[in-house]
Amino acid sequence: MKNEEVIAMLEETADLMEIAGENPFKARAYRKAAEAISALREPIEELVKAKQLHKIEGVGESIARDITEFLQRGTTTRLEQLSKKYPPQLRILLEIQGVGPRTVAMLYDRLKITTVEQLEEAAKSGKLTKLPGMGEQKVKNILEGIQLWRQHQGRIPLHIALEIAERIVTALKELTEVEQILPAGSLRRWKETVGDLDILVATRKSQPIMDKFVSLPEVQKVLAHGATKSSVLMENNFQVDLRAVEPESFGAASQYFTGSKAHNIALRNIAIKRGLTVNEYGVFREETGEKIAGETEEGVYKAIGLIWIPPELREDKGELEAAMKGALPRLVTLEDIRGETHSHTKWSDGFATVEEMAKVAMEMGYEYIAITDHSPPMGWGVKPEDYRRLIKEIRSVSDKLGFPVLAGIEVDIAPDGSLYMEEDILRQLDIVIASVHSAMKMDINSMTRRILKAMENPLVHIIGHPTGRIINQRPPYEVSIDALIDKAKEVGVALEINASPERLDLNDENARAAREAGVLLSIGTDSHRPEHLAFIRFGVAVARRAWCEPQKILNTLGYSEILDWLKSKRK
Ligand code: DGT
Ligand code: CA
Ligand code: CA
Ligand code: ZN
Repeated sequence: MKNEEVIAMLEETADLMEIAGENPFKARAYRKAAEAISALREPIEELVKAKQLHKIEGVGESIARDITEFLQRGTTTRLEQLSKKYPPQLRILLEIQGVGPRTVAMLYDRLKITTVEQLEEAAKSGKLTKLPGMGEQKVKNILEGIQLWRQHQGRIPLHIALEIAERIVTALKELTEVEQILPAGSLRRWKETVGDLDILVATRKSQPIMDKFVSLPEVQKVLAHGATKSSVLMENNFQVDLRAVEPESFGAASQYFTGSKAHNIALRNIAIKRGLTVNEYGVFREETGEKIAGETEEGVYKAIGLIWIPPELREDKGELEAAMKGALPRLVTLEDIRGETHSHTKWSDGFATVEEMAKVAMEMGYEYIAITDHSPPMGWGVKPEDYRRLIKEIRSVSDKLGFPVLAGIEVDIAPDGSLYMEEDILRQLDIVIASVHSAMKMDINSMTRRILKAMENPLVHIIGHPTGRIINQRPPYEVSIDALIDKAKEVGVALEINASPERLDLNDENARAAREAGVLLSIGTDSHRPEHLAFIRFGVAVARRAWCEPQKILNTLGYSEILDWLKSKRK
């Protein structure tokens, strides 16, 4: 199946078109086609053969011609022509926050810059500031962007790693030799980004499992292929390690390879004090070498005198002390979540209707969903006169389905802290999320003041994605989280854990600080399509990494309870 290659070709074409300064609509068409193909289940080759390419949304005549040519010769005339103007390796510069296609073209035209290193050098030596439109602030932003880019090199977002892991697990489970299988490492701890995947299998016969693993279709390169350990590279050089252990050691291996390293080291130190050694094979008495645990993880922790610790807590941040006292929190679970608090529809920049979103929420067993479309000034924000109609539609869908649909909004916080929506409308709404989407480059004091002012507005229930970061793409805006937490506590506003896997905002650390201060957190998926409602699991994972019990989470409340809470703010 060549779908991935075709998608990469379309994206490369779009990037190079933008760098070359061609009509932006053309590049956008290529990106849309790439997105549509990524949703295809069947091989694109078959659609070409059956002359069905035009049935894919967004694939017009010229894109269809490119796809056909690409499948025949591995490249396209269009790409070849674009590459003559600007070398394709320039695209790497687009990954740096603050560097757009026009800048890339200028960097190449004026300074022949093609790599991140050359860009950094030019920025530091002052060469960049001599270019048109390159102020000192912009150069500073580029240097920050490079730093961020370096930090994330090679680490991929959790949701993508999870998809890869799920595919591998499904494929390997087909083998009868596999007795148990577990994706361990940072993935099992639900860390927001994953460096590499560490998968474990329990088996008595490992060779066939290793053989199948290294020949999976997604494997780009085999780094090692042994009887009990293999390593491969998938797309984007993402490494996956597979280890096979005897069932008697599966618990110890699960514990060891789940980590974190800091947790393991601290655990080993506790074991040593008790005359025990612990490794990936089991727990042993120091003196006699007798094995006293290893088959299950519970057994491993118990042998060392601890209760089992949920993987999300295993960061050596107090969980071992708590486990020794038997005093771990009862962490919130997916099943505790009783409704959705943050979702968008076609009225703003979503892709489904109010009814379609509500129906999926119903199917998920929720008791309610809040529709919270955007306000102006975003181009796609719903204008006040239309918002009145949206509220009517929400009420009528709710009646028709017999399912509570809360009328809400994600209203923009203006630079001065006021809200971009008429007060009269905000009053009619059941739930108001206030978020920053524009003018993010404020200094820390102004930004903090801006958000605090919104929190003081008695119409606001929740602050959406409080730091504005996008994982691997955009750093948080400058804001004092401590001040937001103090204010949230004071005025009883909830802070959001935005569960969209590209945001996860608040992150685990900030969410933990909020929890410790007694601030209520709302887990919202920020869904723009019905499928996005399933992102809730990523938000729950952040809450768990933040040590949250169910009562710390707003939407573990049932319908009438959350309604009471929302109304209580309006007195
Ligand atoms: P990653 O891959 O960077 O996202 O993070 P992890 O936690 O998956 O780290 P990785 O893949 O290097 O190692 C997997 C687990 O193996 C790690 O979480 C704990 C364990 N481990 C690795 N190196 C050591 C070590 O030197 N000592 C101990 N005690 N455990 C280790
Ligand atoms: Ca790992
Ligand atoms: Ca690893
Ligand atoms: Zn938002």
